[in-house]
Amino acid sequence: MMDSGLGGLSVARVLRQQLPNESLVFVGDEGHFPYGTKPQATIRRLVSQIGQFLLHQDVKMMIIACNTATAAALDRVSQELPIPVIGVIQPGAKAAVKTGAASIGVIATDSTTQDGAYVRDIHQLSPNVHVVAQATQPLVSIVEHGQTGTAKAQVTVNQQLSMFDNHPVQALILGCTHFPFLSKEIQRKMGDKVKLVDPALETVHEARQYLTAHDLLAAQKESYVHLYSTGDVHDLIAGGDKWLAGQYDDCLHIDL
Ligand code: DGN
Repeated sequence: MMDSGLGGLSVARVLRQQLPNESLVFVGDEGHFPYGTKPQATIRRLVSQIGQFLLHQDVKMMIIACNTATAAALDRVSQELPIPVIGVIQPGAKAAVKTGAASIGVIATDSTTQDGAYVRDIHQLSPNVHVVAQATQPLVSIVEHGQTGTAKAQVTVNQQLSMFDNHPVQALILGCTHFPFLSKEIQRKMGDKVKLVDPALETVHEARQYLTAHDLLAAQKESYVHLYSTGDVHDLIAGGDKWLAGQYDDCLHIDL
């Protein structure tokens, strides 16, 4: 599993809850954070390098736990690697359509929003749904700097989501894997009636379906969790302690 930073831990925690027998190798590409403001060609090259690293760790599947990287690189990396590669955007679109909402909001990084992948995928599944997409890049830094749960986090969420005051939606896709860590602040801003959609749940469900269909599920719990950061390991250690409740075996720096 990979992300540009800590956000992918929101997918890792669901994977650990739902598939506890599976080992996990997680790369946070903090040396190149953030992805959301980079050209897609650069993101493709970075994700491709991480794919090769993961392959050398002998993984049986790669999950791109980053919407920005999914939009930019899923097709290329799927072609390059001899293992299945799953992204988070199609599962997120599917989960949102399943809610039955007539109007769906999407918040994501600049890059994912410009790419338009969520709007395309939602309309492919349900052409008449009204979609409101909004780039909320500053929320990524709030999470990456460990500021969730602070007054600053709520103020930033309120500012970034103010567009929905005039464009109400019934469901809101957390279209960046950093955002589930701000779900309390986001729910407070949007109100209780808006259903927040975390793509991680459907993504892990699809991973399970694939592993089951190909008889690849780990049989018993001898699993390990290795975290790797291309940047400062202290940020990933803090993320692992907070979001994985310290349930990892080690956290090392790698240069890619
Ligand atoms: N967590 C990443 C995503 O889901 O898009 C983006 C983080 C970033 O680099 N801005």
